[in-house]
Amino acid sequence: MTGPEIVILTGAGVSAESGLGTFRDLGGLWTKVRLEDVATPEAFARDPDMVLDFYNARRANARAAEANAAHHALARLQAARPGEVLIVTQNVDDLHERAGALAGADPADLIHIHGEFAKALCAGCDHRWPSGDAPMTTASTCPACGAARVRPDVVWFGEMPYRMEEIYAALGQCALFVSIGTSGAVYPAAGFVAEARAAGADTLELNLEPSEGASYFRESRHGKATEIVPAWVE
Ligand code: BJW
Repeated sequence: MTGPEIVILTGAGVSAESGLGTFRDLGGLWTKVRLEDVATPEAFARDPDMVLDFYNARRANARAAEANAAHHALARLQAARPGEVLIVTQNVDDLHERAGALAGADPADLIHIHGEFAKALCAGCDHRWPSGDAPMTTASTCPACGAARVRPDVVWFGEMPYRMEEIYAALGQCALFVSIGTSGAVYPAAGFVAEARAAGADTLELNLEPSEGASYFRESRHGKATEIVPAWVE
């Protein structure tokens, strides 16, 4: 089977220097808001207005943000080696796409495992569509079934992350697995390094500090993503 030679897992640390907050750092989102109140299907069922407000604000921030040197370096790597460098991002922003479009990377080489702000999802019939710029409200309706159960197309705790079969297939045959800007606290993504290593891949971590899974990596480099990612790519 042929597949990507390099699989790159990215997390909130890659977008931190674009001004988008991380989750678990000091001052991170989950130190300000209880994740049980905003990032579970139960929270949405209990208080959809609060959950939609939380995501509308973050979606607006993400729209105003710009890709940074780390996104651009990864996009250049992908553009130079089409089909060989798969980015699996946990981020729901579109900064990899925007950098990729500038560099000429193939959008097929990017997977959003935790969904994306750019799409809306109907909690009634599972239909997905481009979310556009307007805030989502409890009065927004699904274009397919008409139900007023519109939510952001993001993966909450207890939900199944996207495209897992493709990702495990890629992890099982890649030569190199690189993890960038992620704390390694959330599964199944936190288990990808063990999966790739068991299949014989070399493993590299690029993060501000050693992550929870640091001991699984053969090599770790620490620093800001905008510095250590371009240095690794170039
Ligand atoms: C920088 C930097 C700079 C900063 N430069 N670096 C017990 C054991 C095992 C699992 C479970 C368990 N109990 C429950 C579970 C499952 C649960 C889970 O993992 N819970 C843990 C808390 C234990 N997982 C799930 O429920 C998932 N689904 C699932 O498991 O389904 C079943 C299944 C099993 C097996 C196979 C397949 C399926 C779903 C998880 C959904 C996560 N959703 C969120 C929200 C998305 C929408 C939104 O954005 O609001 O995803 S939570 C949040 O965490 C978000 C992120 O993608 C995710 C990961 O965070 P990330 O990116 O790592 O950010 P941080 O802040 O944690 O780390 C940033 C890092 O960057 C830090 O290390 C910094 O140092 C660094 N940094 N500045 C470089 N400038």
